[in-house]
Formats: sequence, structure tokens, C-alpha cells
Amino acid sequence: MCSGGSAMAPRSSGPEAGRMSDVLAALVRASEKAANIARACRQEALLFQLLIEEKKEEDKNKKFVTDFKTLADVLVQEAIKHDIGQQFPDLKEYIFGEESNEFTNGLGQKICVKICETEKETAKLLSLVLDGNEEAASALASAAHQSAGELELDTGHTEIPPSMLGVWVDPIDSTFQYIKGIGDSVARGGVHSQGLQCVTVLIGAYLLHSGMPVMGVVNQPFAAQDPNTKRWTGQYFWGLSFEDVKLNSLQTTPDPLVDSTHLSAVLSSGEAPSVREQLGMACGEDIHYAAGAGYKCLCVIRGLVDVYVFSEDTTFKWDCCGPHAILCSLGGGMVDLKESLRRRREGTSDQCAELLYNAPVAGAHGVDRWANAGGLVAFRSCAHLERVLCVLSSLPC
Ligand code: 2IP
Ligand code: CA
Repeated sequence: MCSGGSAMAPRSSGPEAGRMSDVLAALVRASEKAANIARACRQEALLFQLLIEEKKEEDKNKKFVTDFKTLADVLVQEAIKHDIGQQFPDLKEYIFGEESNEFTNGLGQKICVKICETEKETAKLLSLVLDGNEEAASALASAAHQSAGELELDTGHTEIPPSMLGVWVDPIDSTFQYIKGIGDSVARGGVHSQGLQCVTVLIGAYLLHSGMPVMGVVNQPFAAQDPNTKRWTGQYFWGLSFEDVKLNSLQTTPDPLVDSTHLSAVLSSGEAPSVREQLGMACGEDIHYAAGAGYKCLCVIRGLVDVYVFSEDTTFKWDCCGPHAILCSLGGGMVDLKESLRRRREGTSDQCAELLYNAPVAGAHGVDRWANAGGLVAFRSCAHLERVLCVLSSLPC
């Protein structure tokens, strides 16, 4: 990244305290802007063409110095940073994501992609990265400068200084499905195994000192398609979990009588055979496979399945922070699978190894610093987590 703070170091806090609802509303608005950009890239003929060209391996990096997919991701990330930073300047340097905003163009110039003061300036900057494709640059800049509209969230008067927060952003999760663009996938039990429905924008805020998630948004830009106009509409879900305050946008009340003898799960198609087999036996027909880490979390959040289990180390902090906060607001959570199994085996009293967001993996390099190295379990009830740990108790950890 061209600039930024540190994901773990608390900074000296200013006197200001932000109402949690204002910070959360800013995250939701930013996710809406991001969803608009993601939809625009697929629905505007010119931008869509650029996305499709990315599919052709032989054309890659020939026509455009950078792949357009990455530029779309970065632009979404920068728009989120810009919009949240405008309202909460103290947060600006503490918004982290997967993508670096530094590009090198055909002339070897290094360019930091950012949202400028005016749409015209942003278009000029983007055209440098897009090797002079001014039409595409203008279309992208227009999407990035559109207002996301007003939003008021009533979350009471809980206050938190923005200087205590860090933010993880996944601008477009499941980029593979985003590029593939399948629009007619059929859901089973409400779960899509693939398709644009699996694409999400994920934003989560965590406490810098403890690493615990406190607020999150999962935005699904392609939730439903109008059969006549072919235009997509999205939906979003938010949650807040801070001390005793637990609020979310889901209109469900937690079920006090959780049937933990039955289990339904969603897994990655890349899940290890032994885990697929053991969970398959426990879940019977109620096992699903779906693309997108954020989308799988969303399936748990919406109660379509009880758990999302992943035993590999290829999800990252930006995939989980937002969904995790929503799950906490629902009485659930997200834990490190291997660490939880180890603690269970050793009989440690605190078995809940919640994922934390403020510390990198020791000894790791590059993006792996922010991997969920021990895998994960996302759950809405502790009874279901316990059932998963019991089913997978023989897994090496
Ligand atoms: C990916 C994306 C993938 C997921 C992977 C994430 O993020 O969500 O779909 O793999 O873990 O890191 P899977 O679909 O097998 O769960 P991105 O698309 O942002 O790289
Ligand atoms: Ca991701």
C-alpha cells in the first residue's frame, strides 16, 4: 500500500467519540457504494468488456498493464477508504485490505490509485493506469463518485472513539465468480453453489487493543436479478457487538432450543477429503458446497446452514472480520478450528479460540501474515460449534 497505519498499534486517541451508529452507518454506506461500483463494472457494456477480456489468458497484461479485475477491486477499496475517511478522518489510515493501491503503467510510472476531490481528477488518474482508455476511466470514476445516499441506523447511544478501531475491507470477495458472472445458478436449500450471488463486499471494524470484531457489514451486490431488465439488485446485513450491546439488521430471534444433534454445514469445494467425509456423515443431505468465504459466512448469518467449516489456511482477516461481528451480534462467533480442537483435546477451560484481527501470524510473510492459519468455524450457536469439534475431534491440529 502507498500509505497506512498499523493493523495492531492503537494510536493516540483524540478527544472525539463517535456514536457507534454513525460509524456503522458509514460502513454500510461505503458497502453500498462498493456494491454500486461492482454492479456498474458488470452492467456497463464498456466496463463489462474489460472484465471479460481478463478471462482470456493470452491477452492478459498485454492490452492493459494491470488486470482490470485488480483495478476494480482497488477502486472499490479506495472508495470505501475515501468515504469512511471523509467522515472519520481518524480512521482513514487504519482501513486495511487485500489490495495494494500502487500500480505501474506502461511507461513504468508508479501510480497510487485513489479517489480524488473531483470525478474529473479521478478519471484522469485512472486513465493513466488504463493506458489512456479515457472512456473506461470516466465510467469507472463516475461510479466511484456517485453518492450512496443517506442512511440512519438506530443503535442507541453507545459511543466509541474511532481512534480505537481498525477496519478490514474485502472490496470484492469471490472475484472468480465475479469474473465468471454466472447469473442463472439454481439454489439448493437457499444456498447457491456458484454464481454472482456468491460475490460479497465485506467490511468489519475491530478493537485495535484486543483484536475483537465489533461492527460488520456483508453486502451482496447481486442478490436478485430482474428477469425482464436483467438488472441486479443487492441486499446487505449489518451487526454490532460491543460489550452488552448486540444489534443487527436480521429480523430473527435466536432459537433458545437449538437442536445440536442435527447439523447443516456449508464447505468450500476445496475442502480436504477427510473433513468432507466426516462432516458429510454428520450432516447427511444437509451439506452444501459454495464459492466465496463471505458468502458462506452469509449463509450462516441468514440461518440457511448452522456452520461454515474450513480446515485450510487460505482465508484472511479481510474475509472474516465483518461477518464475524454480525455472528457475534447473533450470539454466535468464529473460531480458529485447529486451536479450538487442540484446546478441547487438552481440556482447556476456555475452548473458544475466537479469531482476532489485530495481530499477524508469527513468522509469516506477505499476505500470509493475515491468514486464518488454523482454519475456521463460523457458527450461530455454541452448541453447533461443539458438535463440529466433536465430529472433527480426530483431525490433526
Ligand atoms: C477468496 C474467495 C474464495 C475463497 C477464498 C477467499 O477471496 O472468497 O472463493 O475460496 O478462501 O480468500 P472458496 O470459494 O474455496 O471458499 P477473494 O476472491 O477475495 O480472493
Ligand atoms: Ca476474499
